[in-house]
Amino acid sequence: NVALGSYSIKAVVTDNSGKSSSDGRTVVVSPPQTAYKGVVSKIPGKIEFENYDVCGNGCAYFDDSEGNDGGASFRTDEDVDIEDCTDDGAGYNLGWATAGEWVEYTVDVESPGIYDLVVRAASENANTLSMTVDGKEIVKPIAIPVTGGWQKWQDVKVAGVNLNAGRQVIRVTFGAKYVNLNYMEFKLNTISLAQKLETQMQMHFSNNRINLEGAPAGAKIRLFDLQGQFLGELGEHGGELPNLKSGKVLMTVVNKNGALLLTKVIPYQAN
Ligand SMILES: [Ca+2]
Ligand SMILES: [Ca+2]
Ligand SMILES: [Ca+2]
Ligand SMILES: [Ca+2]
Repeated sequence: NVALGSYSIKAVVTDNSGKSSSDGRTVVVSPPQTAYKGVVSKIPGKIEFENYDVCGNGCAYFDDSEGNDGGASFRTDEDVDIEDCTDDGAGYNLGWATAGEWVEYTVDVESPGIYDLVVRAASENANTLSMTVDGKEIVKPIAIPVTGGWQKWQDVKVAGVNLNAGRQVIRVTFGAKYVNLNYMEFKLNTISLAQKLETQMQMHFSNNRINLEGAPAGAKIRLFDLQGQFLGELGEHGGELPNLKSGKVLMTVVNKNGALLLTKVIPYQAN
């Protein structure tokens, strides 16, 4: 184990006749990558671009200019270029990016699915952002339009961000020179989720029992009659409702965080 920092390593090779050759390398020993201040961003949720991960240049981000070209007194020991932001809510924004630079964010995705994304951007030239997890695109490259000024902020809306559940690192890579970024906000697209659930969720009725397949982990399924009276609650694998009579019932599927995923009228067959 060596202390964190930058090391020069020199290897010298000598042959039998005494001739030697050497080569040198600089090795940077970084801490393991972690979320800024140890706070892992939850998705759905909002992530400030300036709160990129911790472990330095080449690990949590790639920036090709030493130090902060943006002049903000924020994370001044890093190389990402940050300035004071004049958007609502103030704070900071990223800027001075060049093509190929990237920043990474450790996130915790609470619900898998399709997300709508808002990128809060300001730019005097068009740019493109790509977004990947483990090298795989989670959405098609995002076009950032000209907003008319480096502090003229605009919501750039993006649909179809595909995220799996759990802890992961999102990398944002700049396609061209210069774009200012304030924050990004991920919202679960519940319509696409409901469509997916409708096709993947299967119900089987037997002996007053409803068996469920394909419901999300931790989901609660609540049944109501068509007058809105509560009839009973099932877990993700179903459950028993001995007093339920045959007929149409209203089913709601709520995920483990309480978000309503699906509402559907189903025919129930008691047996
Ligand atoms: Ca990394
Ligand atoms: Ca820099
Ligand atoms: Ca830069
Ligand atoms: Ca910000």
